[in-house]
Order: sequence, then structure tokens, then C-alpha cells
Amino acid sequence: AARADRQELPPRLLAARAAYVLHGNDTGSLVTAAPRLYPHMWSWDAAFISVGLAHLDIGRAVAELDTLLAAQWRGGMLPHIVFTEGGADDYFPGPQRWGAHELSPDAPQGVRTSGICQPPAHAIAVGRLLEIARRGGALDRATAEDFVRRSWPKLHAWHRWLAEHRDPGGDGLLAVVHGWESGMDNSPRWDSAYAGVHPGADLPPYVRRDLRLVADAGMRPSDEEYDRYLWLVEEMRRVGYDPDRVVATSSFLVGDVFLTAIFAMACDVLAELGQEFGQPAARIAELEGWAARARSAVAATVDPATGLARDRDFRAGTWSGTRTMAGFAPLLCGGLDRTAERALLSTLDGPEWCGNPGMAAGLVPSTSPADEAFRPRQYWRGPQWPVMGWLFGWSFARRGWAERAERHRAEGLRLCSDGAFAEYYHPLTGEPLGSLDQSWTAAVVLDWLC
Ligand code: 2M8
Repeated sequence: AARADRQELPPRLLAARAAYVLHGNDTGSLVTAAPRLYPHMWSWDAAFISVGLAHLDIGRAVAELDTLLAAQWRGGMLPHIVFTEGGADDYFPGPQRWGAHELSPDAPQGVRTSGICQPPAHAIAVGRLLEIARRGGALDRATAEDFVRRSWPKLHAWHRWLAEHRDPGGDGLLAVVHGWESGMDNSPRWDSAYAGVHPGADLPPYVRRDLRLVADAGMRPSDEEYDRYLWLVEEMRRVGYDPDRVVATSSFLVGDVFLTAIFAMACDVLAELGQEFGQPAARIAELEGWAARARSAVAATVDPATGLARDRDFRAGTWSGTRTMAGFAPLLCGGLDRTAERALLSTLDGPEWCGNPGMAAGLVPSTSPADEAFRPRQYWRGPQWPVMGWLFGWSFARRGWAERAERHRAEGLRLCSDGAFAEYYHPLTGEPLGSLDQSWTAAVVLDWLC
């Protein structure tokens, strides 16, 4: 049960506060991921944020995704950060440190970005945005439908880039070249792969900014982790962000099972939108093929001993063994046989996960409280992330599990009813952690409420 000393805002007030947060973080052309810690646009944040914006103003929601798409790289990659004008020194690593535009001919003109990507949740957001718009008037519908037509080829190119450049095993399991690409930066999923990353003596010096912006530095990754994060950037700089040379040379190359599940779902949504909006049959067939490959690749990672899906370290040739939320990837995208799926669902409901009697709300924690890597206050090592709760709920609804989807919504709202819109929450106490007024948290709360 939620802690007695937590305030609980009534739904209407909570929705008003969520709208106020999105408005407050809006620079005009983009909604920053958070007011101080993340003063720029992040790729997958923008996807979730656009779903929240759709409840307030369809045109503004479309503009958010247009801003991201305008930063698409020549080969199709959507960059993980789009930097706000002028805001070079308020986040580290900023555009200078990435040097993407100086080093790569593929970087977009007129806007500065990082040189890596993030999970492809965008088509999922576009599908949801269209649903929301269709509940509104003719103008909303027309705006959203026009956007689907305009954005479809760009999203297809993004998916093609992933399928062509990030499938080093050739079986559909998509790889990340940096933990930041997974969006779950310091998850124990990556610990063993990061142990193989050895920062060179020539790693240029740097000063972190993030530690000054959270109440407790222990909520953020360690300095040793940051050295490795920056060393990987250095490696990519040295090959000019050429996508294939990056995959060939990066000392971190891990098949990310959660990103792959998101890709499978996003390909399905994009294929469906393509059918509806008369896009070329050959391209729709490509999407269906990528979805099928991704789905079976996700299922193939399952550990026979635990039933959980695993990441694959391509450099070391090993599977990851920790119990993180990524283990449930096959429940999101499907692909398991009935028996395996039932077993995984009961693991999800059991005491090591959502059914843990000590938890304040029954949302999937980033790491199982039963795992030795569990750190309840530290970022992706234990806290619950409302935005991930939304993704689980959305996927479950799509899979036809309405009751489970509704439970995620109710538990997510319970966690967020304090109105802090925290980046993440302590799973045992419900304490808000990380950044407050985090945009994607406000966005998913709005979608849950409206
Ligand atoms: C976090 O990641 C950034 C680096 O990309 C950071 O720690 O500076 C992650 O939670 C990531 O998933 C998220 O997109 C980003 C902005 O919310 O913050």
C-alpha cells in the first residue's frame, strides 16, 4: 500500500498539474525532457511526450515529433538528443563533446544532435496520437492524418536504419553501442559489458553537470560509469560516427532485448498505419518482416532456467544474467508459446516483481527487489519508472489483456498521485526520485487520466 504520509491529488488536479508541467517545459519548438537536469529533447522522451501533448493540443503534439524528425540523420537514424538553440553548456555531454556535426557528413543541417540513437518508440506514439485525435473534431483528425502521411516515410527510414545497421548477429536482435542507446543507462543489464570497456589514458577530461542537479548524487551513475560512457563516445568520434565502423569498433556491442521488443511493436504499428494510409506494399512487407524477425529474436533470448529474456553481449559472446524489467520483453511484443508466456506472466505477478508485498505500487521495478543488483534509489537499478509502466500497459492492451492494462494504469496513477511527476520512484516507499517535473512522467499521467 502507498505510504500514509504521501499526498494524493484528485484526478482533475493531477491532470491540470501534468498539463502545467508540459507547458512549463515547453521552449516553443520542443518540450525539454526535464527542467534542469535534461534541458534538451531526447528521442524516446519526445515520443511519450507527444502522447501527453495530444490530449492538450494535437498541433503541438505533431510539432514535437516534427522537431525530432527534422533532426533525422541522412541514413535514417533519429538521434538520441536534439540540442536546444544556444543551450550548449547546460548539459554534459553537449554538442561540442559529441562533435557529430564536425565529424559526420550524415548529421542534419541546421540543428545540433548527439551521435547515437534511442529505442524506436515513435511509431507507437504516432499511432496513439492518431487515436486521440480521432476522438476530437475534424481539424484534429485532419492534422493527425496529414502528419501520419508526412512522417511515415521518415519513420520507415528510421526502422530500416536499425534493421540494416544494428543487427550484427543477422537474426533480428538489435544491438546498442552505448548504454545510453537503451535508455536504461546504468541498468545492471550492462554491467558485464561495461566491465569490458577500458577508458584510454587519452580520454579528454570533462566535468559532469548531473550530480549538481539531483538531491542525492547516489541516485545517479558513478564516476567510473561516466568514464566508460565518455570513452565510448570517444571511440565513435574516432570513426566519424560511420554506422558500420561504429558497430565494428565499439568496445560495447550488446543485443538489447527490450529495444528489440519495442522495435517489433513499432514495426507492427507502422505497417498497420501504412495499410490504412496507402503506403507502398513493398515497404509495408519490409516492416512486417522486421517485426517477425525481431519477435522471434526476442523469444530466442529466453533463459530456460528463469523464463526471462536476456541481452546478448556480442563482444564477449555471453548472455546477461540479471533480473531486470527487460526480462519481460516477450510479454510486450509476443512470440512465446502459451506455456512459456503463462509462466512469465506469473513471474511478473509474483513476489519478486509486481506482487512484491513491500512495494508501494504494483508497477514493474527496473530491477527485481530479489536481485543482488537491486538499488531502490539508484536510477535504472531498482526504481519504478512511470513511463515504463505506461509502455507495459499500452503493450498489454494491444495484446488483448485489458485487465492487466487497466491494472498498470491504476498502479501508475497511484504512484504518480503525489503530483511530483518524478523521473523515477522508490519502489518500496513511493518516494519521488531523480528529476521532478519530468516531462514524460507528466505525459503518461495525462494519457492515463484522459
Ligand atoms: C536518461 O539518460 C540521459 C542520457 O541519455 C542522462 O542520464 O543524461 C535516461 O533515463 C534516458 O532513458 C532518458 O531518455 C533521458 C532523458 O529523460 O535521461
